[in-house]
Amino acid sequence: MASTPSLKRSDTIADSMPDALKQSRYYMKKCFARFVAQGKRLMKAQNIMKEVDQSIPDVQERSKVLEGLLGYILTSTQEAAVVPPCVAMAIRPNPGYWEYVKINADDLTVDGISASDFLKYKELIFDQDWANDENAVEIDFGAIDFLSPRATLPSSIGDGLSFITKHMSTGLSGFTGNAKHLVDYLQSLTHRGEKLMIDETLDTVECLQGALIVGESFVSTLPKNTPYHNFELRLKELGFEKGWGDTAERVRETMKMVSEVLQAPDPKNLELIFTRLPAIFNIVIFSPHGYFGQSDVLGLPDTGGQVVYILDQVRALEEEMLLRIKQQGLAFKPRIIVVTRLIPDAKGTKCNQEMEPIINTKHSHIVRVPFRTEQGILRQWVSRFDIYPYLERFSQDATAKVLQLMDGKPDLIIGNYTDGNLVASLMANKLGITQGTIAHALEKTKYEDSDAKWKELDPKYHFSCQFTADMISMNSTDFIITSTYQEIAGSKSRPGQYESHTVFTMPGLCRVVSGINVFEPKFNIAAPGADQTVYFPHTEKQRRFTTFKPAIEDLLFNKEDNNEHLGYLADKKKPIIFSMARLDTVKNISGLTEWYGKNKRLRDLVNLVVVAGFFDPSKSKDREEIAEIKKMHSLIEQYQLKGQIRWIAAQTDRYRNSELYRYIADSKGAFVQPALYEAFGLTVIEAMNCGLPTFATNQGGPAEIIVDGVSGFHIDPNNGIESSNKIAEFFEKCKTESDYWNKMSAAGLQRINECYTWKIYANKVLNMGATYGFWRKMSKDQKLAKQRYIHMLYSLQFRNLVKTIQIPVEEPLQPSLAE
Ligand code: UDP
Ligand code: LCN
Repeated sequence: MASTPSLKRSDTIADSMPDALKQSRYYMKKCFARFVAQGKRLMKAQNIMKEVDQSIPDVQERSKVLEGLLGYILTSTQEAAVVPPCVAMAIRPNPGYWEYVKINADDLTVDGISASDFLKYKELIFDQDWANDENAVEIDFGAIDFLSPRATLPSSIGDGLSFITKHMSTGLSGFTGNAKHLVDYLQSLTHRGEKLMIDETLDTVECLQGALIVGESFVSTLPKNTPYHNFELRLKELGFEKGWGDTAERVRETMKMVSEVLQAPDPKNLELIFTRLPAIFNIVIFSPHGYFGQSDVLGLPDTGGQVVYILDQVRALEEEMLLRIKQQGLAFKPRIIVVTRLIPDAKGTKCNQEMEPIINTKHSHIVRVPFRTEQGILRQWVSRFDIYPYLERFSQDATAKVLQLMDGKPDLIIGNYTDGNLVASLMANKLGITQGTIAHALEKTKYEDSDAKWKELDPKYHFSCQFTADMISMNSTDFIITSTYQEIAGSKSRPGQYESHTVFTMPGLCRVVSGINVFEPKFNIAAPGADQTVYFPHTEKQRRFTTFKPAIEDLLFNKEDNNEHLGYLADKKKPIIFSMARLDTVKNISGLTEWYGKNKRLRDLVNLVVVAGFFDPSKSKDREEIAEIKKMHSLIEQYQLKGQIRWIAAQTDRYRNSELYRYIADSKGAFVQPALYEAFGLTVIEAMNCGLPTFATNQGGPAEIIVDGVSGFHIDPNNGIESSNKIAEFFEKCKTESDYWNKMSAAGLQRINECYTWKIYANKVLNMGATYGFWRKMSKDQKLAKQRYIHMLYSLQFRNLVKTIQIPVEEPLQPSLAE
């Protein structure tokens, strides 16, 4: 879209739209008449533009009308609630910025309206009585939290840590009373009752400043590498405890930083201090829904990237904590506990074991706590959509278990996904501990109109519980870790996953006029990586796990169908396009199969291999998986794919999987991730790490991971013809340009090494833990006010919603099987 010449910064859309409409009055009258002609309805961006096209059939005329401000407004409109003669529009000129206007289709008058009024128009389409109820429940976190600082630039979204550090440094400036916050914080640092950094005597800014001058000049006289214990006693006499550093040089640097901040706080020094302070030794990570394990679980329903992410995250965090503890001059052991549910009917996995050390760590464990109800312990797996009735009790049991195992409170609690984030919020709030959350995937954006149509979807998905729980934990947490910018605030054209929780309505339940603000400095982007000891380039021959070669060749080429593979590849010489995912509808593996089936050009060029789910629908309990299995079988039949497709059942060994990616890279093939929507997409970075050129969905995280045409390719999951042709063109180009494949492979790897590694991640997250731990102390009054509001939402709304979910007595009756 062209620039916006006539929208000045100070103008609102409601101010400037009347003139813009006037300039194209004839066409706009036609256009708005079309909008209202079908009566009440909710229009999405694509419907709006389609109607515009039809109202102005002449292409030149249309582009003239759309050239200026009007085009900008119309293309920025995400949604329009049509209630004739009015059209209420939700316009998003920039990520995070929304305006609402109401246009009368008869005379084209424009009025600016509030978010609440826009939602009421929307509700009129779904539930008129609710829309007209003056006392309908409105949730407004903006009204309770108006004192906290907010960024204003869309480009600052997701960089909360640096924003908050700047803000804190202003808060510590001026009057020495302000800097006392830092002294109090240093006073609060302890480990198992042992004081760190400073003792009780250094309890004022002046005392600490004085001691630091003496301390710093004393350590400056020592050789730089002098170990801490050689001069510990002298520092103790001055009031200093352990934690400043392991050598004289490091202690001196830390003392200098603290002195400078006490004298005149600056964000740079403050940021550095939080990378050094001994604040985090014990971390609890929640991921209740299962199966959560280290082997034989991947690919099972609900068990995918989140598990891979957490296990890699634990390894990276432990390694970084060990390094930091050493540099702090301490000899403590860090401890990370991943708490998940214990599933007695573990179906051959280790999910019925109470405790399991985490492989490749020294001090980290998985701890499993069962779901308990009045009927006793729940034995079977339950879908993540049905999990809410167990969470409150689980959080209490888990808290008791953690306190016992850690012999005290943890320093940081991290939640994962809706269930883990809610449990983390309950525990963090109870114990007064710093909390971080990770969504992995917010379900709200995955299903169209999942908020407005919640009543229809609730029996299957219980979105009323899920969206309420998400809102509770988003607001309750001290910081939010996201994998990409798009997860928070989307792109220029599409709202982010968090952003979609800002203003929404669930008619009959609640109208959310401010659910979350994406400009809050709690948002931080810290992208995960892939374990580079497992996923490394196919060219690194000496590192390859060659023992898997025969098994992989059997997996790909053995001609007999069995319960591990189905279909065969008649021409083994062709390159392979490969995909691997759980068999969820949203992963669109069946979509890829259909694109391939329909595209003769692509079929002539390459074979298709997919790893997904399994083949017998009667063995699945997951409704989406059952439908997808059936669809895969029928597509293979319909397009006569046998001879060109290999469908492999879910694979659970990541070492072997990594060799599979590399084997496909050896065939000069490609990885394709065709999801209808993907929050992040670990398979994308695994494939790129192995050197496979990658085609991935433009809907969600992969659009940010890959720079289209540079480090891989974007494909549109809603346009199979275009996407499959794009893949075919790549392979055609590889035939004519001998180095093209290698060039794309290398560019993918470069992108990974620059932006997607666990080392970068662990550093950022530990910095967040320490910094937000301090920030919550500085802003405790605001935090308390918000917590009271959240508590009310939890007890009055969430608890009631949970009661609508049935607790299975024996094996749960799956809705899909009951239908
Ligand atoms: N995975 C696997 N076997 C399968 C399917 C997936 O090992 O049959 C792994 C895959 O390698 C990746 C994770 O599961 O590590 C999937 O993560 P992703 O982020 O792509 O999707 P999610 O399942 O979390 O939605
Ligand atoms: C959940 C998803 O759906 C994926 O997109 C992510 O990669 C995964 O979690 C890890 O965060």
